[in-house]
This record gives sequence, C-alpha cells and structure tokens, in this order.
Amino acid sequence: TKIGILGVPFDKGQPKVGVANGPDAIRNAGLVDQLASIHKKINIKDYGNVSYEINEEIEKHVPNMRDYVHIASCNYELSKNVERIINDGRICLTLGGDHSLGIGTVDGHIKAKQENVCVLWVDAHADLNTNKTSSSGNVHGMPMALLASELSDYWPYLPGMDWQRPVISIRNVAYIGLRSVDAYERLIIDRLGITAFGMEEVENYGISTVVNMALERIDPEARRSIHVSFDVDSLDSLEAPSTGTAVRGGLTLREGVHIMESVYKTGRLGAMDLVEVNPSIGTEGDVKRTVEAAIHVIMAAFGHSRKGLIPRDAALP
Ligand code: DIR
Ligand code: MN
Ligand code: MN
Ligand code: MN
Repeated sequence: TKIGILGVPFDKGQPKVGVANGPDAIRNAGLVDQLASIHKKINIKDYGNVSYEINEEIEKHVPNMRDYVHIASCNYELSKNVERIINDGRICLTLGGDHSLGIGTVDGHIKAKQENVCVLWVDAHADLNTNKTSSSGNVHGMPMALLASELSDYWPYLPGMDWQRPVISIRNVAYIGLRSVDAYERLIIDRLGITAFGMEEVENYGISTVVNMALERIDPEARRSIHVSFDVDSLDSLEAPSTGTAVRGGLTLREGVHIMESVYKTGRLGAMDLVEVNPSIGTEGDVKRTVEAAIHVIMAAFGHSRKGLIPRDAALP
C-alpha cells in the first residue's frame, strides 16, 4: 500500500476558528508512525499542507456563498494536488480542514481516474445545499451539490470554477450516518433517489449490511475507485466532540471503523478525506478523544486489523 498524505488547513467553508489546525493536530498525534506500524510494506509520503493564492481575477461575490473566492482558489490547488498524488500511484489521504475541501478532492480523484469513481459520504449532514437552498451560506454544507452532475442546472455561473469538471453522477454517491438533513436536502435526496443510509438504516440493518448495500448500489460491477469523504461529525458527539457542528445520536467509533475496514477489504480505496476535526472546540480531553477517533478510522482504511495481523515473513522467533 502506498499512501500520500495531504493537509488542507482550510476553514473558510464554515464560521468557526480552529478547524484549520485539524491536519497538524492529527499529524502531531503520531499518524504517520501509527500507519507505518500496520505492516512493513506500507509506504507513506507526507506531501505537507496545501497553500493557495487568491485568484484576483475571480469575481469577488456569489450570492449566499461565504468567502467564495477562497473556496474557489483553494479547491483549484487542492484538486491539482490530489490528482498528482493519485497519479504517483498513491491512495490520497486528505486531512481537513472543513468539508468544503471535498469539492477539490473528489474533483482531483475523478480527473486522475477518468471518472471511474464512486463516493461514500460519511456524515451527519448531507452537504447538499445550493446557494439558493442554504440557510447559512456556509459552503461546507454545499460540496455534494457542487459535485453532482444532476444538480448543475441549479447553480448560477460560478466564476473561477470552470476547472471543476467533469462532475459525478449522484447514482455513484451514497451517504452513511445522516441525522441532520435540511428540508431541501431531503427533497433532493428523495426526488433523485440518492442512496442514503441515515441512522435509522444503521439501526435497522446493522453497519455491516449498510456498507455492503451502499457499495453495491454505487458500484454494482465493483470496478470503480472508491472515494470516502469522512466527516468526523458522522461519529457520535461523545466519540468526536471537537467538531464544529456536532450532532448527538451518531455512529459509534466501532461503526466508523467497521465502515473503513469494509472499504479496505474491497482493495479499491482510491482517496479518503478526514475532515472537520477542530482542536479549538472542547477541553483538552475532548480534542484528544476526537483526534484518536480520527486516527482509528484512518488506520482501519489502510489495513489495520482488530484481529491482529500475522507478520508477512512469518517465522516463529
Ligand atoms: C447545514 C449544516 N446543513 C448547512 N451543514 C453542515 O449549513 O448547510 N455541514 N454542518 O457539515
Ligand atoms: Mn460534512
Ligand atoms: Mn457534517
Ligand atoms: Mn461540515
């Protein structure tokens, strides 16, 4: 397994300070060493943090999209970085930052894999608002609506976003963990028949069946590269309190780990985002618990086994 880590210290998709320090909080807790300990053959390269310059040519304002110029400029750089890391033969692990960065990571993945991608969006929220339906104007509530080809007619012309093509069909997208969905988001999910497993489905079927059904629906032939965009607020707020829009009644850490173990077993993980860890929210203990939860989820994605792994060159000492 070859992994490329990319930090995105970006916080302009939502109003709370601190989420830009998510990537370094996760690194400082020992992410690279822990990943390296999974097995000897794992090869990790940390590409550092993405930086971007404001594109001065972009029209400054799009109605009801806060900090639009930053969003467009950062995601442009991010998409190019993700595309390059995947083309280097690595699974791209992006550490956020707020979830508006999903615009760039999914775009870069799609470009690298010539559209042969499906998306698992693990989140308490659907992130499916347009600038017309959003009541907050926060772009971290909009990335899925920007990515979905079926919704392109609902957007105005977005200056400086012309690179964001091609977009993904909503048929290749599934949600897991939903429990805070706005009225228009629900309307879109129902009208378009989007595969959406909220908490009730997790209760009814169990997490194992839910992940398998989700993957089957978005990639029936089991041949697409899988993009997991994991918002840490999908986890229950007891497991991951240090996040900007925590919602109670969420996934347990075990369920989060189970999702990623199942994805790992497919052998088709192409990119993963771990977003919305905000080290400025909560006590020191809250932050530690949230960062540890994030690392457990990431470790499962790259082959850490709760059963234990036999050494590859297995000979008894
Ligand atoms: C809400 C909250 N649906 C919005 N979204 C969040 O502002 O659009 N997304 N928190 O992560
Ligand atoms: Mn989100
Ligand atoms: Mn969320
Ligand atoms: Mn968010």
